[in-house]
Amino acid sequence: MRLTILLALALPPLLSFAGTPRTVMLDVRSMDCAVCPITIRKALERVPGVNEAKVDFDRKTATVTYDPERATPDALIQATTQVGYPSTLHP
Ligand SMILES: [Cu+2]
Repeated sequence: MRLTILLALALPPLLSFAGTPRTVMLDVRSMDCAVCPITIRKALERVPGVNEAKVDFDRKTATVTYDPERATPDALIQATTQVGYPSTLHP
């Protein structure tokens, strides 16, 4: 019994190879009506590696959580730009 516990502790944890999720905020200045955030959110969620996208219409920002091994901030910016909303990294 004790040996089993020691072995369990000594084994390296079985981590998945997905990267630790990262979050970035984008400024999306050109959204101007209530439908814009929906379009932007859908575009961001289509990017492979994106876990979650939240768009704040009042602040004109998008907060995106993504797997840094599958997505990049550039890919996120491209995705919003392609649907008509150029974005920049929030400073
Ligand atoms: Cu709109």
